[in-house]
Amino acid sequence: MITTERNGMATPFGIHGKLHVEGAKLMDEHQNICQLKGISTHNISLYPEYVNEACVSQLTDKFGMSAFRIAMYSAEADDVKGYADGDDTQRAELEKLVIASAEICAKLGIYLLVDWHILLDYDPNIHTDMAIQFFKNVCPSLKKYDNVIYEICNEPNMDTTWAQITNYANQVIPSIREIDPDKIIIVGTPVWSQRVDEAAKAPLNYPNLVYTLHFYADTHKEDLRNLMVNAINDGLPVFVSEFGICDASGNGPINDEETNKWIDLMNKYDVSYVLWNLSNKAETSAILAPTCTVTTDFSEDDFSECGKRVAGYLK
Ligand code: IDC
Repeated sequence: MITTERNGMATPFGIHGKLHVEGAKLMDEHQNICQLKGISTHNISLYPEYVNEACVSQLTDKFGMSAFRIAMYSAEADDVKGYADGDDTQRAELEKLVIASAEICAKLGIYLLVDWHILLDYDPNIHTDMAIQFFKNVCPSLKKYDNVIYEICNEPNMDTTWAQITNYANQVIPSIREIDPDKIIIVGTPVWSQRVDEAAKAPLNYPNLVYTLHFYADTHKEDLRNLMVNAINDGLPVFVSEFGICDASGNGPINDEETNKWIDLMNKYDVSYVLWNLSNKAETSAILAPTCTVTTDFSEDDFSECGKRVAGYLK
């Protein structure tokens, strides 16, 4: 049901199959280390149009993407409501889109990260009930897709502590696992998913978890890289479910030098990584140019400066 061969080649899922975690490593079905590389959508309430098969298929074939992340904002941002503060109609549409994206990724044989994207709702506990409702509604449909990975809180921020994240995770993880018992779950960490050291000191007590580290190369440099390496050396499985090549606003200059340092380091430690973002918004991190008006069949001119670099990152 998940494609293992396309265009005469094994797909990422064909190579790796179902994933699990051992120590600090993401492992595949054949006991080999697995490193996923991919692209994240922007907010799918704002840019649902790119979640179509032809688009994801082109990105997979052109860039060699092995994972796609669907960023579903839990709360309002950019004047658009999220899952938790929107209405039932919007919630139903978002759930449909998430399930459709799993079908698309299954057809292409790539992995899908289903991201409960907290951001302005800085503490995941603000919307625990809605998070549980979301996962309870989609997990029965996603259960059969062994290429799916759940991400339960994009970036806790402000003063949210690891203890508070733990409190949330201890409610949401069991409600997912009750329906879908052993998929990988990605857990966010304090300070916009930077403080993996906090998680390393007190990891959660479930199998098959990985912990989030996010960086934006023009803002987060050597210090954060050291923090990542130390956490890994302490045994923490780290997953970079979002990174940007510009500054933390998602805009500003591209920093190639720092980006390359990050990419080299993530490759050295087999850390999976996913680039922000698939949209044509007029911001540096968008992989499509603002002049791009299509949602599939992109030509070279449709890619932004960031988009032109993607192939190099995902190699
Ligand atoms: C940014 C988008 C931007 C949008 C903003 C608020 O790039 O267009 O206006 O969100 O919705 C993150 C977040 C991610 C941010 C990104 C860049 O996970 O949602 O996207 N970023 O600011 N963490 C660090 C940086």
